[in-house]
Amino acid sequence: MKTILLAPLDPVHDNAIKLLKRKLDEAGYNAISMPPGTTPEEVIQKSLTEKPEVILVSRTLGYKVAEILSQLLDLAEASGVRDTTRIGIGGMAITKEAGAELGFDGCFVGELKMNEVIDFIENRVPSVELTGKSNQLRIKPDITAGYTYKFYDPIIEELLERITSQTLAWVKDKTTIGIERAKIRTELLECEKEGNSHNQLLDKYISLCDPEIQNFYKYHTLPDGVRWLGQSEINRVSDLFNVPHPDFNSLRHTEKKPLFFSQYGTGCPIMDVYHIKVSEAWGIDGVFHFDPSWNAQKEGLLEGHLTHEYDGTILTLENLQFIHHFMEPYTLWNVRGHRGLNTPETQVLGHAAGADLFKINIPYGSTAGGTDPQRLTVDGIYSLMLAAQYGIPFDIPGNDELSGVPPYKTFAGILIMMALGLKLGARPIPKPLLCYSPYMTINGLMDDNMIDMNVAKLAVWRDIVDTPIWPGEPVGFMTHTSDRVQSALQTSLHASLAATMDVDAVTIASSDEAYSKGPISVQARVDTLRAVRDQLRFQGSIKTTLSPAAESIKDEIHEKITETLSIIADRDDFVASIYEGLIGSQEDGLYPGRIGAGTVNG
Ligand code: B12
Repeated sequence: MKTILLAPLDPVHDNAIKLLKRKLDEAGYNAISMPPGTTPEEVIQKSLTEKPEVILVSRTLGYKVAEILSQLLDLAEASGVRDTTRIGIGGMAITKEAGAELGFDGCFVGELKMNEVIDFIENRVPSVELTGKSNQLRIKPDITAGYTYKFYDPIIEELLERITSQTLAWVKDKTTIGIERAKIRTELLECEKEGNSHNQLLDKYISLCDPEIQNFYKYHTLPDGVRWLGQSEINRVSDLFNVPHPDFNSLRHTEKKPLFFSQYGTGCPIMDVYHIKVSEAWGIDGVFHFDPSWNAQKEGLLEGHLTHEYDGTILTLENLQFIHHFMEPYTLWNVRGHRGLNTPETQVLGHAAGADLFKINIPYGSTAGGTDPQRLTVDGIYSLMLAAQYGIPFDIPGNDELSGVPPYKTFAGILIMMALGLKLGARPIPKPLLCYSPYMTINGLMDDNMIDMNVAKLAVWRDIVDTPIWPGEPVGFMTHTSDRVQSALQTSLHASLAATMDVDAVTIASSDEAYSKGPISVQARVDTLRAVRDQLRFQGSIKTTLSPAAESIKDEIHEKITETLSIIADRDDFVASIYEGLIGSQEDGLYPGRIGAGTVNG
């Protein structure tokens, strides 16, 4: 058994030494600790008698640090202790630079990491933490694993069966130029893989695009505000980030879930890489690719490494591949394509670039998302088939609530999407949004507290179907202000509330997301990650139980979901239901989208 001598070279502060002793004893070492106020001479004396393999010293107070520590090392040299014993230093007063300059064999800064200490004692190359949080979830998790999608509510199941049968029958022989482009894109990718010429295919693709996109392919003209990324810009990122990431420091404290996601989409793929790397370093599990709204409103997608001056990063295969290249192997990647005219092609490109998750929501995309309901129903269902074919789960964000729709209507829409996906062999993930929505504000439904409503919105899913749950997108929307502390706090409270309800994943905002006057800043991103980590530390593995008020809200939502689905089933026309506002009316604040109207064939 190796002997480790622990000494606080500090007049009073020895808590770290006591902590180290316990952990080293538990790890099977013979740890001997000395009392506070120990002098360098006493440490060396003790070493001569105990003959430890390693001495670990702690210093907290910030004065006379160099003086006391160099005295210890000088004595260790002079007495011969240094020849047989390695000496490590840690504690609040120590920096990496100071430790190295003084000549310690090991220097430990920041929070105690036992894997580093044990690697030092065993004189081996630092490894990742073998137990504890660093190692958790280093394998890419499948959010849908273990869920059966069994419906507990047979009435809802039966209504969904009626709605989805009608919808799939309606869509059967229909197609759109969005679908045709997705098919051509698939063929183009195949040709490229096999090194075949694809000029004819490309011409066909171009003929199905809007004039602005056609001009890009024909005359290399770029849309307004868009430019090519320079090779030197690309190389600089490669130089910076082509190194292995040292460790994964999860946000979670005790639990294995939820996973935490945030969006990127600064407009510039290079900035995106920076954001992703910072987020990974601060413990994010997954990221979303957000594209610009104009990207979704034009027929056809561009190609190449492109950046532009607006929000959202242009969706091209090259941009996606570039961004993905720098992600850690365990970072989950969602390429969203839930709302525009390029929805099917987005799934094709996302798949080609290595996406782990898609985002498809027809009711949201064809109302708040702006796309015509007929068009998005045809494109969306084709996209669900692609998700099934690729084996990529898709999530269904309930962000229509932000327009004023009550949760039960939004949830009815999500359930229809789920049932459509399941019928087509895909794996859906519903995303009830935890927010202070206009519906709640106007009707005073969250005047007393923000807990009852939010937990009811999560708990109701457990009564309906065995499914993963992923509150998003992001949580806490409409509670955030431009005050970064307030914003990070609200996000962390919402995220942790969701965690106490055993959800599978949570999407969190950066603290300036709601009020950003330009691209989201990296600092603001760290705010929330930091706040969430501490909030999870604070609550550990405690769970929320529903108050009587929450129980009755949950039951009411459940009942009204059934009512809404029953009205839609009786209408016997899913698309008409969206046009007519059955899943969210104009009175609620939802209008049927108009982009791509009249473009469905068949
Ligand atoms: C507890 C405490 C005390 C206790 C100490 C009790 C004890 N037996 O240790 C008491 C109340 C006695 C005390 C007294 C004083 N304290 Co005091 N104290 C603290 C306090 C609140 C917590 C320190 C602590 O125990 N942390 C818990 C341990 C487990 O963690 P840690 O020390 O941060 O170490 C971690 C890592 O650094 C690492 N680590 C540490 N050492 C090592 C070593 C190795 C080898 C490794 C691998 C890792 C490692 O592991 C730990 C866990 O992650 C801090 C403020 C704070 N919040 O940190 C002030 C603080 C350290 N104290 C401070 C001061 C100034 C004093 C006094 C001088 C105040 C005074 N004017 O009287 C007196 C000391 C008087 C004297 N006689 O000299 C200052 C130091 C400022 C500075 N930069 O020098 C601090 C920062 C508070 C402040 N901001 O004023 N203090």
